[in-house]
Amino acid sequence: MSSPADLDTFTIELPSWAFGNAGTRFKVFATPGVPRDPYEKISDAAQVHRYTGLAPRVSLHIPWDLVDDYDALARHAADEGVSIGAINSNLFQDDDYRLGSLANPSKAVRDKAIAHHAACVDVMRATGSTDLKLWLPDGTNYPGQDSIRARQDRLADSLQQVYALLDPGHRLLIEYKLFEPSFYTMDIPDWGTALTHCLALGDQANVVLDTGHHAPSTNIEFIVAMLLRAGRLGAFDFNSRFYADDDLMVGAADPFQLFRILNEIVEQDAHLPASGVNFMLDQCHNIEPKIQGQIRSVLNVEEALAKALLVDRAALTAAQQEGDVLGAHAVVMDAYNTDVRRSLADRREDKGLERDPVAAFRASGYLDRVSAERVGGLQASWGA
Ligand code: PSV
Ligand code: MN
Ligand code: MN
Repeated sequence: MSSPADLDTFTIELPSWAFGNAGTRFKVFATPGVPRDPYEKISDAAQVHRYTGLAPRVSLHIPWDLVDDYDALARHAADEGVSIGAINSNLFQDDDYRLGSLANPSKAVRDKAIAHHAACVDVMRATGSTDLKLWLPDGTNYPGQDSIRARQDRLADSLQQVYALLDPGHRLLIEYKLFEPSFYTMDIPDWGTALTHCLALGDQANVVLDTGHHAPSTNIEFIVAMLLRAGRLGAFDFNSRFYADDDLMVGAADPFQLFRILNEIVEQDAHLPASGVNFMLDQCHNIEPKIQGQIRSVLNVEEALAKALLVDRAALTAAQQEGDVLGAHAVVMDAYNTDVRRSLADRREDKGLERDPVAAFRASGYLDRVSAERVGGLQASWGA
């Protein structure tokens, strides 16, 4: 049975790329104090954990987070009070990938993409990471450009080779996306395609659900329930969207949707660490301060989870069994409409944290200090 105390074991993983400069294809606005290397990105991420107590891991993206010595990077993370989370492969920034990576018609290009994953698994071994996260940008722009079926066959073969690289205890997390950068077909456009590949690969393969990667008005909580039922929801990439893959702060566009998603999570006890679901953020902060944006996002997820934990499950089940449509709906809405902000602040205080993490970070002087120290920070990793 879920309880508000379950918040004690809930964690959120932060993306290293949220701390670098990001933007759209129109403009990347530089931010003072932005990290100059992966070490500084981890230091910034550690600030989020320091003020929220909720974000003890940082995802890396290879080769954006290339360093000579990953043992040293993992030690730096530990010194800062965090650890290295998922290792993301990059299949979208090499000229050879014009026609795709793992599904490319050319075997030489597919082999190159597979070799990149071998390098990522080496990073996992050095950093103690257990999750290899694969977002496939492959697809086509025009009908007839390539065979949809042949691309799936090549992809299945490549994925098998990537899967074979894993150690016991490692997981391959496969992310789907409806469109972009390919506009006619994506080779993994939806959860059905991702799940089909995972089922063919084996127990170490799971699906990543990025909340920004669906058609407008898709019922995401339904997908959550189905993937959990299949035992194949490996991770979330949380963010908000108004229009496309906006990568805005989670809970900003539609806090009710975030609550509905977490309500399904709690219904199946997937908020507990034993579920293996890795709750990650995948966001870019183009115009707002980045560390504060991450703190706000983590708090938004915490707030939605706190509300989902308030749902009276016994009353809900009873109303559902009785066919009391409005009664069941009211149970869910009562939880959503509860203001949990004060109780979460109390909880923080009990744990020795500041009641208002955003205000405390702002008052800490960290940004002024790093802005003075860091000159020539990281440029944009990509557009939105
Ligand atoms: C591109 O859409 C993307 O935002 C995916 O969501 C990945 O998770 C992320 O890039 C990092 O590769
Ligand atoms: Mn993502
Ligand atoms: Mn995305």
